[in-house]
Amino acid sequence: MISSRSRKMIRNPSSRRGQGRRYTRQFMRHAIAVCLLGISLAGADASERRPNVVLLMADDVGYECFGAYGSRQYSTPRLNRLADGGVRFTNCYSTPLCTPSRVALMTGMSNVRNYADFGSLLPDQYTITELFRDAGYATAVAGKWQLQGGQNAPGVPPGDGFDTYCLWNTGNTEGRRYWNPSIECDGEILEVREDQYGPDIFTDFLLDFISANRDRPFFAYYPMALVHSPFLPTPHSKKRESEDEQRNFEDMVAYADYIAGRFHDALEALGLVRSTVFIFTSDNGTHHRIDSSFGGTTIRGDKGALTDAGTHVPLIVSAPGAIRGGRVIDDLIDFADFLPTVAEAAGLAIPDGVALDGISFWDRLRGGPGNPREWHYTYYFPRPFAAEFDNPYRHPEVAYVRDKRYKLYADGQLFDLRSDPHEVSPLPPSDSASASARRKLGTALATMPASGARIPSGRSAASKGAPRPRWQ
Ligand SMILES: [Ca+2]
Repeated sequence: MISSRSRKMIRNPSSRRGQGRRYTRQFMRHAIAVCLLGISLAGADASERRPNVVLLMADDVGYECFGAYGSRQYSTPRLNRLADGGVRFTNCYSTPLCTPSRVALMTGMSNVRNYADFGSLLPDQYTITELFRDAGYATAVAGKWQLQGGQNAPGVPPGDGFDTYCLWNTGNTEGRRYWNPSIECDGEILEVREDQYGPDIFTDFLLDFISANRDRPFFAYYPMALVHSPFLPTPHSKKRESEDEQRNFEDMVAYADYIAGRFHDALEALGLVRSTVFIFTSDNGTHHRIDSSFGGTTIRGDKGALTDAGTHVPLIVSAPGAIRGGRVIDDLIDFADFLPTVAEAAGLAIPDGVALDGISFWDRLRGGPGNPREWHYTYYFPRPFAAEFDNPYRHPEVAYVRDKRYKLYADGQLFDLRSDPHEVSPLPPSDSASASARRKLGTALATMPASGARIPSGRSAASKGAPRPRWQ
């Protein structure tokens, strides 16, 4: 069973239930029933064409680092403008770490059902890539992959399912991500110069893809390399030799903003702004060496932890042909929600037999009543085969359910996030003010599996010599 947020490990493999629902790619290709739902982008230039989707996901940066959310420390003018003309969500929560968030985004499912190991996405999962590919979209991915297979589990090859890819962190490209980067594009390792900057290469690649596919619907997925450590100067940094991590990090956030602006400019030049759904988010909170002034206080990044500072991320959606801008929505948003949301935006049906945890928020974007979440669930066990769990990136198995105010862990600890955002003092079970929240969240928690999916060790050659799982 899922134990607690403590460092204690409790494991009972026989208690598994409700584990991953697996579907082969072959089955999905035959079973997929793509249908238009009659949703077209509103506006004078609306046409029969389905909308494009551009999804940017920054790496390791919380909501506190963006002007649109109130930061005055960071310079993010382009994202501010996109938020002004679009919709800004104030309660979007990722998992605390890279791979778990990527798996949830790609599959529309909670990690409790299909998370295998760090660096891995199981090849038999239905993915957002297949959604678009099987609907005839042109598809591309650039940036950071990290889904090719972990120590103990097989994963999908670089860019699998996409028409074209340009990626770092593919197994063949474990070198640098920024200057003089190690990058693989469609099976070829790029030859780069020392003065070439990885984020520029990824951005140019996707903008070329968009331009080449301007006349057909496309899905461009950009899991960005920025703004993860190492914290290095960018091409726009005044001091190109700076070793000031905090300063460099601020420059990196500004550069991620500049990249978002490049996408908007390119779409505008191609006349595609109104026919494109543009999404910007981040895969987890800010690194713990970074401090950010926010709302009269200082937020220290808490990547890898389950706190708000590890999981509260920005979410900005701009789609001027379809949604009215200038709005702020405080709905709870889960990373499993992206797949059904873009599917509905594009008028694509989820194939029969695919059961998602995600809930589309497209109707909410359109101004409708939608189906806002009553609660958000997170399962976190990033390195299940690790030999020890004494740091945030090798963490014990934990699950929680939260609403906008309270968070209930599987071990029964309940926190009032409004008064205790750092989760220092669990509320006593006798606390009457939180009794209804405890009941509501407890009921929600009971709807999820009691334990995560277990991917047996030894499934891949790479697992030889790996430490035995603790639960065996
Ligand atoms: Ca990350």
